[in-house]
Amino acid sequence: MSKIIKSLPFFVVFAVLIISFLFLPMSSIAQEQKNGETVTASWLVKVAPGSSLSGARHIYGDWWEIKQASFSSLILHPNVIQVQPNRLIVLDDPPPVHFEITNIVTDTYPNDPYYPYQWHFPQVQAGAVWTTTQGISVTVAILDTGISHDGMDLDCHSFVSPYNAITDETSLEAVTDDHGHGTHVAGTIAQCTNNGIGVAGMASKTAIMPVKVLNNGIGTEADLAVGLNWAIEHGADVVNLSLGADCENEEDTWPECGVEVVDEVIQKALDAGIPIVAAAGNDGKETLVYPANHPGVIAVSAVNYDMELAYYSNYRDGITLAAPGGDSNDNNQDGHVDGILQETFGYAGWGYYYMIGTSMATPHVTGAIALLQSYMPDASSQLIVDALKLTARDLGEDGCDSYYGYGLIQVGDALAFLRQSQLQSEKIYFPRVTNTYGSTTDPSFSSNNNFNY
Ligand SMILES: [Ca+2]
Ligand SMILES: [Ca+2]
Ligand SMILES: [Ca+2]
Repeated sequence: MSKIIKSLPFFVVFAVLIISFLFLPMSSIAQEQKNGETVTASWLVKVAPGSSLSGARHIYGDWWEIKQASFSSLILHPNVIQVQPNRLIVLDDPPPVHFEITNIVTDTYPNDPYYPYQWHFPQVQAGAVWTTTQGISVTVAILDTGISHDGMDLDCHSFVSPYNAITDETSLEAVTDDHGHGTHVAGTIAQCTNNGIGVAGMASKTAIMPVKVLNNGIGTEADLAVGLNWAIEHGADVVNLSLGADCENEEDTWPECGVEVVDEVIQKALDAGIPIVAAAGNDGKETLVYPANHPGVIAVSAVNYDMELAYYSNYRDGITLAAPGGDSNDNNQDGHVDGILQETFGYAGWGYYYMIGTSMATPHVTGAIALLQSYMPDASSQLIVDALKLTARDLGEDGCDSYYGYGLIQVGDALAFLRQSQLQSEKIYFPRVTNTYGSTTDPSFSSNNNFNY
């Protein structure tokens, strides 16, 4: 996206606006809202330090959001330094599939009856670590459609610092999910586990911070910036973004395909050591949505049951890690689509649904980070993320690649890596964790090793 700089001659701006209006069919207003489209007459405005903008909402730093305003009037405003369009973020995950219960198994650990249908947890070694860590004392912010807890399975949770970034309300009611997406994502991160009900989650003892930035699956980058800043200010240890804005052109990347106000808040999170995990997007193309394309953000692609890139998953240089997002085949032959199973509401009311998408892959990585943060609270986020990268299961071409990044996360191996680094640090000796794929001082840390618990 090209930036619109104040220094553009006024007559050029005026001419562009006139031409835009001439060619804007009125019917387009009623058309379906597309991901990455700019919001009509809504702008992100940077003002001179210390000044403000009447009628505008403060977003972050020197940035304000103003609606129902014309570009030409803003650019002439004496306090205004820069004006950028405010893009739409629209969810585009494939439709959910209701889980029709067939065979119930209850004599397993965990005892959640539908856990055997969650093939995606063994694929990332999740169950292997639950006797060691369940994410206690970690807060995960989930910026999404909100979270509802009218179902039976998410009942064990108390939510912390709920916030609706669109309406600036702070009650649990204000973060009610009106879509089903956020509740499903929350389940993958922290569903109540071994409670004899429904399904399991990656890090069941983490605290969930619900931050609603999407209304009916649609929000803006302004809402994302406000929500992210809230999460940072209110004690989030890790942030899940199962969302993103499409770039104007497929080949665009950061920083062109980004906005400065969100970049500034992302930098604030990185400075505070808070990892941000974001979905690569579901276009099935060589492109990354924003903010997954930001170099400081952990970008997640999706694999299916066979550990191949899912048909819908975006890919490109910049993918950090892969995680299960599933697809609608039944390659594990359990009589159900190979989706990610969680409790939420949908076309069949409250129940358990398979959903597929990079939105579903992302919370596996976020949950893994929460598990590791809980296991080693003093570890830097750099060490935690390195543990996941260096122990990931290499897929596709050798080493880090643009489809799977460092590979499919293996949280059991990552935990063993941290344990080993802890033992070595007690001997005042750190493993040389480098960015070179799989290269560590200890040969036992090569990828694809199976560690025992
Ligand atoms: Ca459960
Ligand atoms: Ca299946
Ligand atoms: Ca690879």
